[in-house]
Amino acid sequence: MAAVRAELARGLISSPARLAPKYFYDALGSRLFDAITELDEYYPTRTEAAIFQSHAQAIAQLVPADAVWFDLGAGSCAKAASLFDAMRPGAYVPIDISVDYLRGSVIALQERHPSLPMLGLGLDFSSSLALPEEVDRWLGDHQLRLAPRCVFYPGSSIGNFMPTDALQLLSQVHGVCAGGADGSGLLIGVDLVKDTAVLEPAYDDALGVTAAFNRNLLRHVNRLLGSDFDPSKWRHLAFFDPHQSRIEMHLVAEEAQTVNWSGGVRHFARDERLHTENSYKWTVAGFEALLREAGFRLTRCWSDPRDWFGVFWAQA
Ligand code: AVJ
Repeated sequence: MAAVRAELARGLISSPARLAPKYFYDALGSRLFDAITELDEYYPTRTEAAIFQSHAQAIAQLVPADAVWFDLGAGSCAKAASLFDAMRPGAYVPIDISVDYLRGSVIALQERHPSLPMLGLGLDFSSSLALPEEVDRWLGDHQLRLAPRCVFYPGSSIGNFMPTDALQLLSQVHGVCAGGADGSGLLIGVDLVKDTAVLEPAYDDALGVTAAFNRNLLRHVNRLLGSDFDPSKWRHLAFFDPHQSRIEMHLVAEEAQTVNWSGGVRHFARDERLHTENSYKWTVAGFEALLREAGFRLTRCWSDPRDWFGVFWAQA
């Protein structure tokens, strides 16, 4: 797509060069991310799952039953599906940038939940969450226009957004929730600030899976843009910046090199960086303030015994 190529080229010719983290997730990148979630060092996925497990009853008391669930970045739909028994959704609307992958997930899930209405949407909500008109029509067809809504955004994907962009996205999410019945809200997982000695290995693991995940971005960009990145000439760099409260991931040029694509070229000096990801870490108080600024009136947070990860319910 021309817009994708334009966005990629714009980032590459910027100084410092940057690529958006949403491009990590081609077929191999999604598998590498799944592998990351199994690493000892990468605590967020299993910590969040444990919070949902231990607090399922308390969460289910706030999330209205029969709500229409909007699952942002649904992928395999596995996280939402694991909550269906406890949360009793009335309909399921998974949204993901990768339509092809989502289609397969929805078909498989529909077989296990034949009477739950489902509508899969291929949508890149990273710059704006505008639901297509199709959604309103579909909700109407199923008598769900006035049903309560639950926007589900697990996994601390919100961490990829700078605070100002996170506020904008959460304000749009608030708009989606406010379109439903009273009691509608957002159920979101957020990684919390903690010791650098815990944070950094989570993004620079001993097996080098995260390094492969980071470098794989170049293979994906080569296919999308027709560029000629040589992944073997780039090394993985990840560190926590406590002032901005974020993990930064970069690729560092091992030697001077020129990258070409149709209509563009970028020279990289040796040791020059290509910024590939920010992963912001929030405090409970900081994230609750953000939710209120986005328009949510009531917030609740559940966390693990070490306070490493937070699951927030924010009522519109
Ligand atoms: C999917 C954005 C939550 O920031 O922890 C994992 C992505 N990057 N290891 C994160 C990621 C490197 C992940 N999120």
